[in-house]
Amino acid sequence: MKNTIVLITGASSGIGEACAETFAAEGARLILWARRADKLDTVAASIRERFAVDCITHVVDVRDRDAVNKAIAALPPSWAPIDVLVNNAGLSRGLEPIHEGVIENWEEMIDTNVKGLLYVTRAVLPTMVARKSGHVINVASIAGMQAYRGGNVYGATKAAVKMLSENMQVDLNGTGVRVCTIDPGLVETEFSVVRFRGDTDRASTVYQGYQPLTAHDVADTILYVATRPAHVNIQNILLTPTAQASATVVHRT
Ligand code: 8X3
Repeated sequence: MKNTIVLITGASSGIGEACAETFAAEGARLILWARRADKLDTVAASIRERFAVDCITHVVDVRDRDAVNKAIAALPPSWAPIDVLVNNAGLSRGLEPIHEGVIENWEEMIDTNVKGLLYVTRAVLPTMVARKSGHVINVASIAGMQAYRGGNVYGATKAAVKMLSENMQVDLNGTGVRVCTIDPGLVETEFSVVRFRGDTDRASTVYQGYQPLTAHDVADTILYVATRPAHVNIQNILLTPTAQASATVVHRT
């Protein structure tokens, strides 16, 4: 990973922040994107101090196509050849059954998880294809493979990410660019606090009675994917806590 250029979206917390630390520890050069400038600055400052790697930040909401394109176009030449894109920015909102769903929540999830991921990918891929090298790692979810009550639109956005990854794989075949989907199960991050709009009590119950994955567990897996030899393409990894058998079967004590 030394001097490899890695762009991570949603880098100010959770899996994105853990990826930033994990790749920095391997000597990568980081381009970190997030919406929250203060959190992003804190993450970047901490990374520069602890790992002494080059790290640049952009305050970008991936839903904003112009901002995405401008941030990529403005990269200095030495940062333009992105080697690894970690499409991590994403969120869930709400757990209502479909007939009580909140349309604004649906729009936010679709705009971020699907359209935002597409905007970033579309902006980055041409340079990878031109260089016949690059790696796109899309963070999807077990929710995109298996239904659970209230998962509806969130699950559908992650199923879209999964099928988009498979189609990218096909379109990019022969270019040397690799694509992988990571499907985490239950990971304790801000995920549920965001889903429940700040209700930390409700969010914490999601992770009670068993040992959930940490963001670093997922980041380690992403690093493993990114560090295989160029002829090896891991297309998909589903990882869950040992206590989680499926989206709905979790052994709690
Ligand atoms: C996160 C996993 O099961 O909470 O995407 O939806 S789950």
